[in-house]
Amino acid sequence: MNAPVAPLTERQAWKDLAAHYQDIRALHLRDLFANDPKRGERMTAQAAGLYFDYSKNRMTDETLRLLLRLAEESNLRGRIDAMFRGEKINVTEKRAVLHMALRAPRGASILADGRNVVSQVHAVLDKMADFSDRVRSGAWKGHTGKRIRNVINIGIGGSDLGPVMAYEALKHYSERAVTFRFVSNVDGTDFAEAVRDLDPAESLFIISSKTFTTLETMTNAHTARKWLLAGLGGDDTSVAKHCVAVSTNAKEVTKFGIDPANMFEFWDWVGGRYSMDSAIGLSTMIAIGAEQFRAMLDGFHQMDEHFRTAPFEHNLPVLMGLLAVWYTNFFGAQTIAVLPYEQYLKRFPAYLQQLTMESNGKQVTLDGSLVAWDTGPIYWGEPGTNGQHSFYQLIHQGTRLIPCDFIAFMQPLHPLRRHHDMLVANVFAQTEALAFGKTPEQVKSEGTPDWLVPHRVFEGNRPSNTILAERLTPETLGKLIALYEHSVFTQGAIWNIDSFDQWGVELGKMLAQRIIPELENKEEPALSHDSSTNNLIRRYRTLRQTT
Ligand code: G6Q
Repeated sequence: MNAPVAPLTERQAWKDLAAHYQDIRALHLRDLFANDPKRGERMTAQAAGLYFDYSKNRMTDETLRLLLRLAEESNLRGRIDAMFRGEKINVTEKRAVLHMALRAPRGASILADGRNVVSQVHAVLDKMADFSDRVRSGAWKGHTGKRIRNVINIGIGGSDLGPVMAYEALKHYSERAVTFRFVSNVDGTDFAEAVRDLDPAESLFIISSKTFTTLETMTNAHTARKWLLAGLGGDDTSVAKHCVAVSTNAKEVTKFGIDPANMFEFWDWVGGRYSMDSAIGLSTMIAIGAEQFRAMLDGFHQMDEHFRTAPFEHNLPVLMGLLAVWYTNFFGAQTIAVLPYEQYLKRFPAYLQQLTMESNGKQVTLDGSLVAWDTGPIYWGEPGTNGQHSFYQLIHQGTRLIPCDFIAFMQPLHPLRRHHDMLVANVFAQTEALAFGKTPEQVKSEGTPDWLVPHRVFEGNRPSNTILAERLTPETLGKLIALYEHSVFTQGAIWNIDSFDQWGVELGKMLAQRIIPELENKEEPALSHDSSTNNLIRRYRTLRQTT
């Protein structure tokens, strides 16, 4: 799969990019646009109905040529093919990475360990569709015969962020007669607030956990069972009508007391943060219905096919990923802001934080040697226009370079046309202001007193991508997510890291398991942590016992 490639900093294209950066770092977007009147039309790409304008980036045609050469020298092509072939490119966990199979059309063939997984995927999708139809129609009844009016997903990380984001993003298409809640945190407040106004007889819990051993999820699942039993008269059999599971671990699901017939399966070749389109999306399917869920999968698939087949110079995820590398490694940018101008996408940046940072927050290469270059940037963001009245100040006039992704839609989902025109005007205005700024001369010519001029100057030359789509639909959402998934893949391939493991979350989990009994034991525990941790534990124990 991975034809040996030279360490990143020894690749010729990398060296050429380093030299090229020195040539162009002082170039201003004002000049780049002035010298090339067609730049804003030329530096664009389109795929699967998404329009990608990357002209407001600090780059020239030569930059693009060198970045594309870097992709070649990094064997990006080989890495993409290896992923789609089902090779175990998640090397540290020895797993294939095949989330693309989750959205492959019925009848397609994608192999994992020599078995075509697409038929399994569709068998689970059919089972999900049947179940969600029954919940939506009221045919699935609770223990007392009442229909289900509340669906509560219990899960965390990849088993939560996708479902929450998708529910919010697609609320417009959702069944409003059903209330959806999401419980993730082990903080009891999360559970307590989620169920405080719900009737157990009308509530269905979806316990979503790939491993079915995650501390937070299992704790919340047991609390949910108690809450159900308390509300349904204490009959153990009542739980079966109110709990279903999404997992890869049938044994643990059965042990918990859920009928395996009510378990929706997925597989170890689906990473948690790549699982919202697997059975982990059961809450999404109940919300929007099976047909719309399949439309979302189709959107994902269109972007997968584009990524797999389009030449790199027209390939949206490749271009986006290479630009992230350009800013991270040559301009020293630490973060990338994602700014969706669509209120329904309010959880999209949070979702992307896991996708991007858990994937590419790595410090060693595939063979375990320390990287000598920066890897995953920090992704963050908020929906527009709210951010404009908050942190945009720093993006416009601060000392840091923050490349931004602006996301906007041509059609609103509500017939408030004037709102939408204003919303989109703000997208265009922001990218324009960031790129071109305002010179001291312009500020002065407006009659600004000299002392105020420096405060009102906008340096400009602040880069952004603009992503436009026709309308936020399930299909568009699928395309957008896949766009970012494959951009993350592109970045990881250049940096030569494993974008699909997450060992960094392990240590804290392990230490917490050790500390829990130290907080709960009746006997004073013998503590052998550092003096700070020992002291904090003692302090907690004192107050815990006196309150
Ligand atoms: C995602 C991570 C992580 C995972 C959660 C929940 O890629 O692996 O966020 O999704 O830790 O894990 P379970 O689904 O096994 O409960």
